[in-house]
Amino acid sequence: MAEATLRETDAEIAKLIDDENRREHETMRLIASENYASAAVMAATGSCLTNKYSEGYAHKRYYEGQQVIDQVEELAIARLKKLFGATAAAGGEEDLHVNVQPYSGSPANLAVYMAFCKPGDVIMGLGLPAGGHLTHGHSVSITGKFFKSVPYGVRREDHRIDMDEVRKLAKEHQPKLLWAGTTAYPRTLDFKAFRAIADEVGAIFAADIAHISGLVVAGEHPSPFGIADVVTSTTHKTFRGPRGGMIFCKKMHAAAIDKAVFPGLQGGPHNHTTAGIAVAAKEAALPSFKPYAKAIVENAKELAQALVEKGFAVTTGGTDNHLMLIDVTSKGIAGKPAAQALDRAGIVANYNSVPFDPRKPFDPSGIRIGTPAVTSRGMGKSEMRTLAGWIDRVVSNASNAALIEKIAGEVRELCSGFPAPGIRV
Ligand code: DSN
Repeated sequence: MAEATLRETDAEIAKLIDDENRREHETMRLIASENYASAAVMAATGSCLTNKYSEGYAHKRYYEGQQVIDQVEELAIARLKKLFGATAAAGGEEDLHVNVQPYSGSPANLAVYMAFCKPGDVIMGLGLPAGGHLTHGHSVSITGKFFKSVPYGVRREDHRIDMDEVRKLAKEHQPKLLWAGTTAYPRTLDFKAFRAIADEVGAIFAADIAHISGLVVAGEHPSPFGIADVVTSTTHKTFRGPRGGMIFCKKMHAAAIDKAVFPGLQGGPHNHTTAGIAVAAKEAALPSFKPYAKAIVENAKELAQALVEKGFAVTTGGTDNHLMLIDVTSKGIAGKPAAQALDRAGIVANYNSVPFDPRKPFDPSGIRIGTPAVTSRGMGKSEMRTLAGWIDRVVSNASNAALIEKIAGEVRELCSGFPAPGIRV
């Protein structure tokens, strides 16, 4: 007898998944850290590989029955080495070790601390209010509680990372670990300058490329490979894989990183995710991936320019990557109500602090907008111009329910012409 389907077993969850498929189809996904994983990636993550425990690494496991899992993990590693090794300034694939077991970006970053630092050591990263990540030493994160965090920021005049300040702080505080990585920073990172500073003070240099790993693969952002000691990333943002994490390091650090991930921080790896990462790596090696990544950046530049023309205060005046940060207070509204009104119109972004924000993080001045997901749907510059018009009308008329409903209809109509990868309605 055929096994019961999800719909037969659990109609409520099946319906909620239908609802989410519809929501994802009918709305513009502008959250800079989100994307659409392909049907192939989702098939791998929804497979029987979820059933298997595999503590350890290929051919050195603590459970038997790894005939298939070892091959899955080795394939994912080989594909990632080739893909990212090809972007390296020096060393290439030969000097690259890859760990695909971190459950996501935060555990990947914790493994870096575990591999190289002891509690109380000084670490440096871009402060959260300036566009950094929680795990780069923010005070509420374990990384700000267990380590002495000395955050660097952006310049008040142009909101760009001030490498002179990074150098000055590094010389004064002698960090053990120096992070270059961002979650809300619209400009490129100068990995070579970070490397030089790390060398001056004898720090480990870690690049967190979670947001930009797809851009790095495609040459749309400078690569930290061959420059940083260790590179971490999530796998689901511009890289367009499943929710997961990965760590790359020079071979001399392989044992420290592997031990930190398992048994230091985690138990069994999520093998279904590893398979999804392998599929995403294969997709990112296709000829179509480079034009996709190029279009992400072109769309972001076009959208930022269109918003500037409509009088929005776009941080740094534009973008070099996939995202932009907009201070909406000049339009007479704060970030949170602006993001909520946009959501009602089917334009999904997140509210976000802007540099030197006088408002609190839960009610900040800005919104963050990214183009990876809409670019995955095949939208281009003309749709970005349309989008800028909608954003302007919604943000300027956030309490006009009739107008917002009308725009939501227009958004739905546009989206119906651009099916999202992996979404079934
Ligand atoms: N939550 C991710 C983001 O939105 O940027 C970072 O972890």
